[in-house]
Amino acid sequence: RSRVLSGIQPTSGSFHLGNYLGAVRQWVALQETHDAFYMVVDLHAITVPQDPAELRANTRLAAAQLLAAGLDPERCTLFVQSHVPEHAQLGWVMNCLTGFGEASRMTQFKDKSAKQGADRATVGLFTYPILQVADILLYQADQVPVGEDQRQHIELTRDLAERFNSRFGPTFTLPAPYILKETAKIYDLQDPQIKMSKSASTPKGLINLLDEPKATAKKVKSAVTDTDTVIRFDPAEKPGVSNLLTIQSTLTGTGIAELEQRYEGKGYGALKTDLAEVMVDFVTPFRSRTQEFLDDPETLDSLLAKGAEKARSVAAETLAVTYDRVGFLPAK
Ligand code: AQP
Repeated sequence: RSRVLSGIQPTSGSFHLGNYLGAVRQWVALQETHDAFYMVVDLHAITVPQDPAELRANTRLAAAQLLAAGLDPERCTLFVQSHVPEHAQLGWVMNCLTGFGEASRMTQFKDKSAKQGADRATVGLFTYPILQVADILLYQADQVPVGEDQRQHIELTRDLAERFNSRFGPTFTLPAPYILKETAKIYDLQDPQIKMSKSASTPKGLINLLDEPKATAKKVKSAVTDTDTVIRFDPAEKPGVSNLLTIQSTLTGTGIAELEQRYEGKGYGALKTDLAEVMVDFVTPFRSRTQEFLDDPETLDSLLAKGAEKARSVAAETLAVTYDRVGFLPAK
């Protein structure tokens, strides 16, 4: 079985629709066909300031949402990143292999640090893609299911794996990004030129899966479209409408062409009303399943502990080989 690995940050509380359609939905499907490792990346979360109690609560909340979305600990390895110390350990080795200029070219850092003010951005935020390299290489992952915004980080992972392999001998698998074209980028409902994102979107443009279903329906109904009335999938000319079609198509399994036909001659109101209903039908059980997992934190924690144990057995092996190749003296 080929192996996949991916992670999600526990920072926003609720996952948003972009996280779900761009990443988590694929994770659920891939656990059936792949040897799948999924983690809540709390080490990445602290690249921006976090309240400790909130971080702890959000880490459980993220795990609960992953289970509610359909991850099954019998079918995949689900764990919390900080429970596996090898991530930070391999991260250091990878830091020492990365050029400063190379790290400076990561566009996510440029975007995020620009928002915070360059002086306030942490060194952790700067090196976060390199920790991500370690996350992936530790598990010798073949594929990494992510949204389009992560493509550059997977490229960096391949570059560093190749560099290590040629300098120290074959050690790491070169991973490929696994990005579904249709849902690679879900756009902000109010500004369909930008990706839906917890930090850049306005509340009206962002669909949080744990919001009140009524509020979600309202956001869908007030989504920005255009002055035309034709429902056609055309991301360049009609980004707002195309985004709504993508969301509806993915959540219902109906092809875009069929949707275009269904709404022929009807206005945007019809599409939005139907999509609002689809969204409500999706988030309502998602919310209650998430709550059920949260209501039993002991079971949740022990499930994560088992996941970490499984993850560690793989990670420790890769780290031991890496340390040996680098020339570290083994501890007796
Ligand atoms: N709009 C999106 N469309 C498709 N995929 C997306 N992802 C995020 N936004 C979209 C994917 O979600 C996964 C988890 O991402 P993360 O935990 O790293 O969160 P993030 O990328 O930091 O999420 P945001 O909302 O985009 O945060 P900010 O605003 O801080 O940048 C990833 O696979 C990501 O590709």
